[in-house]
Amino acid sequence: QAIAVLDSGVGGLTVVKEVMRQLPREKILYFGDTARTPYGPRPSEEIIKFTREIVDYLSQFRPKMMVIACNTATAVALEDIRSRLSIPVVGVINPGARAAIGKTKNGRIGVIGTEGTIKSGAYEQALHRLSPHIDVVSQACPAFVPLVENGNFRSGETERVVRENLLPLQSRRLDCLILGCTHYPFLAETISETMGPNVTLISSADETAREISTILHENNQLAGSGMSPVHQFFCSGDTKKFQEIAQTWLGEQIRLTPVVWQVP
Ligand code: DGN
Repeated sequence: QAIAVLDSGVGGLTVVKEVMRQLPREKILYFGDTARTPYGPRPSEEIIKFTREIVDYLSQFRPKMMVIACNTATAVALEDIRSRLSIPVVGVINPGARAAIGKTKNGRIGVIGTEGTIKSGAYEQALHRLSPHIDVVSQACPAFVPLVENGNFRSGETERVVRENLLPLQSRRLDCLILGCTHYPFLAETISETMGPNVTLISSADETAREISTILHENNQLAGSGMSPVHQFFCSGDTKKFQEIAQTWLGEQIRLTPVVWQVP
């Protein structure tokens, strides 16, 4: 049985890479909804509807776990999906919040994400549940996801957009910045150069993979030894672009199947 992972596009591949590193024997099914990306500016009801559709698609393969590797979908649809499935459902917000609390020294944490994630207040809630006196400074960066979906990771334009969007965070004495969108690790170098050496970037990928491992271990469901698994990728939009980005990021050839949605 596989671990199913979903995102609005290529962002969840940052979680997949970490799962492959920490759990090399696990088979992964990945769905990137590239036909309908970005999810960030969409109303919550629409994001819930799209997430349900992807979950239904992936459920036909009877996975042992569902990973919502998209902060926007985690913020608005995690509880809904949990109530509909009988397998464990893992989101990316609690793991990211936990990692930041473990890292911060001065208690001043920044969060960047899509409009949907920032508007939901999900990170503030998760951080304050873990540590009530933490100062949280949030900033939506809606221009980042289109850059990543276009494979534009390092360019003059990327540097300009990143600098412009992060400007309001630079005088806030943060010591950690949560990359609260799974697309953002693709831009980590530029974000890090902009924020400077005193700010540690937190990606939820690491901690999410650890949580997946803990749950599988507790349920006695870790894959046994044997041959290396063959992962399977699905995407609803431009397959060429997805394949290019996925193979560069993961450093291996992928098996990709296009899925045709009736896109509204
Ligand atoms: N990777 C998604 C997230 O983590 O929020 C991006 C959402 C989007 O499509 N804008």
